[in-house]
Amino acid sequence: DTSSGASTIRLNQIGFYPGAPKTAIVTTGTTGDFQIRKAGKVVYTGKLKQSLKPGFSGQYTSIADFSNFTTPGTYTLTVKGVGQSYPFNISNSANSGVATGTLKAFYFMRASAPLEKKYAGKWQRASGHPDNKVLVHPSAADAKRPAGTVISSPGGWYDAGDYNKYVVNSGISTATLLSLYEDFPEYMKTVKLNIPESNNKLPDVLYEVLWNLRWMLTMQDPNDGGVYHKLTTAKFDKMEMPDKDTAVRYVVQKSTAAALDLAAVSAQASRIFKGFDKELPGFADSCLKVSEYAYQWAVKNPNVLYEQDAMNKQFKPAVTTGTYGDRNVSDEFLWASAELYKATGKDEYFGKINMTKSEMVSVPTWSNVKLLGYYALADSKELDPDHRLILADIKDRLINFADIFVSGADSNAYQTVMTKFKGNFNWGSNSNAANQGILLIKAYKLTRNKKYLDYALANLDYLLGRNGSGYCYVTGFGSKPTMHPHHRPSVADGVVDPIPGLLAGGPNPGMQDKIQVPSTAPDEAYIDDDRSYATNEIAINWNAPVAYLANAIEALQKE
Ligand code: 9MR
Repeated sequence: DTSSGASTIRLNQIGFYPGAPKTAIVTTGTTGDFQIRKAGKVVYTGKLKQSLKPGFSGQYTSIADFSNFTTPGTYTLTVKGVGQSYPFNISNSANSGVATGTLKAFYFMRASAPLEKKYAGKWQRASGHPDNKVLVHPSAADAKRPAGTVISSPGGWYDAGDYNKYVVNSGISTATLLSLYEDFPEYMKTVKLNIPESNNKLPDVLYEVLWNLRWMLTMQDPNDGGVYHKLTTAKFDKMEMPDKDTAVRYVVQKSTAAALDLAAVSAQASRIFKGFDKELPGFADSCLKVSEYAYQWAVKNPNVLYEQDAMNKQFKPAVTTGTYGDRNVSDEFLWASAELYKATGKDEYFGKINMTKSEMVSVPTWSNVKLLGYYALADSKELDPDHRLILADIKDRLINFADIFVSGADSNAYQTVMTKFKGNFNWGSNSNAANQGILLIKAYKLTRNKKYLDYALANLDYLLGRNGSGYCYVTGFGSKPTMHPHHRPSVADGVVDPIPGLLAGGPNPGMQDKIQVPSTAPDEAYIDDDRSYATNEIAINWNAPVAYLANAIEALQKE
C-alpha cells in the first residue's frame, strides 16, 4: 500500500549520502522491523525505535535509522501494516539538484529582465518593472530631490510573492549568498546555473548576486549617503505577470536599517569582488565607498525607523506594501561595523562593535542580523592581533550557541534541531530551519565536530520531507512538493508547475491571512494554497539560506 505509507513515512524525498546519517520517521509510532527495498526486493532490515518525546500534536513517532546502509541506488522504505515510502536515492551528490535549483530560483526572481526560453524553459516570460523612472515619494523628498524627482533604480530581485524591492530584506539575502561563495569558493566555482552570464569569467553565483547588488547600490542617495527603505508600488498589485503591473513605483523614506544593511553587504562585496578586479574594474572600490558613505549617514541618523502608519498620516499616496519595519537597529550596527572592520581594518569600526553578551537568542532573520556580524568576525583571523581575544570569544559564543540547538535534538519526534522548539514555527519558519543549518555548518567549520554537520543535514532533510506536514517545501523537487505557492508568476503564468527551486514559508499557526490550516500543531500548520501568504509565500530571504545549506552540504560531502 504505497499511498498510506507515503503519507506516514516522512523522509528526505530526494536522497541521502552513502557516508552520512539516514533517518526516516514513521508518524504512527509503530514498532517492529522496517525494510529498505530495491525494486521490491529487501536489501536491508532494521528495527524501529520509538521517539523519547511526542511531537507537537501529542503523537509519539518511530525512527528508522538506516545509516549503516551505504550502497548507492534507488530505494523505498517499507513497514508492515504501514506501507511504502516515496522513493529516494542514495548517492554521492544526493542534494545537488536542490542545491543548484534553489540558487537558480534567484534568476527567476529577476526584475527588469525578460526570462528567455534557453534559461527559463517553460517559465519564460516578458520583462517587467524596468524601474528606470521611479519617483521620489513625498516621504523621501528633500531640497536636492523634491517629491516627484525621477530616479533610475533598475534590476534586483523581486522580494517574494510580490514585485516590490526592499533593501532590508535584500541585505540579509545577498549577504547569505555572498557568504556561501566566501565559505565554499572552490565548490561554488563548479556550480553552473545556466543563466545569461554563465559563459563569462565569474562564478555563476556571483553573477546572480551582482544582479541584486547593483540594484541595491542605486538605492543610495548620492547627495547624502542615505538609503531609501524600499522601492514599491503604493499598494500590492493583483496576481498577474510582471509586465502587466505598470503602476507607478516609488522610493520611500530613508531608514537607518536600510543604510546599515547596505553598508554591511557592500563592505562584504568589496572584499569578495576585490578578487575579481580584472573582470570588474573598480567595482570593489565603489562598493566600499558606498558602504562607508551609508554607514556615516547611519551614524548621523542612528534611529530613523521605518514606521509606515505614521508616514501615511503625513504623506500621500499612502503606501501599504510590506514594511520590514525593524524596531531595533543595534544588531544592524554590529553587523555593518563588523563587515566594515573586516573590509578596512580600521579601528573606528572595531570600536563600534558592541560586545554585550546578552540577546544572542535568534538565528539570523531580516530583523535580527547580529549573528551575521559574528559570522563575519569568526573567520577574520588575518586582522589585528590586538583583537584576537575578542575574536576567539566570538568563536566560543557561536559554538555554545550551536550546542544549545543541538543538545537533546535526538529526543524529539523528528530528530531535528528545527523540531525542538515551538517558537521556530512563525511566519517564514522554513527559513529558521535553513538558518539553523547555516549556524551548524559554521560551527562545523570551526570545530570539525561531525555532530554539527549531521544536524545541519537533518534540517535539510526536514525541509525536503522529514517533517510534520509531509511536504517537500522546495518547488519542483521530491514526490510531494509545494505546488501552489503564493507567488504571482507561479499563479499567473498558466503553467501547471510552479517556478522551481522556491522554498515555501512553511508551517505557521498564526493564520495572519485568515486561511484555515489543516492542523494548529505548530509543525503541521501548513497549507499548499496560493492564498495562504502566511504559510505558502516564497521570499528571497528564505531561499538564500536553503541555497546556502544545500550547497554547503554538497560541498562538504565532497571534501
Ligand atoms: O517575512 C516577513 C515576516 O517576518 C513578517 O512577519 C511579515 C508581516 O510583516 O512580512 C514578511 O515579509 C513580507 C514582506 O513584508 C512583503 N513581501 C513578502 C514578505 C514575505 O511574506
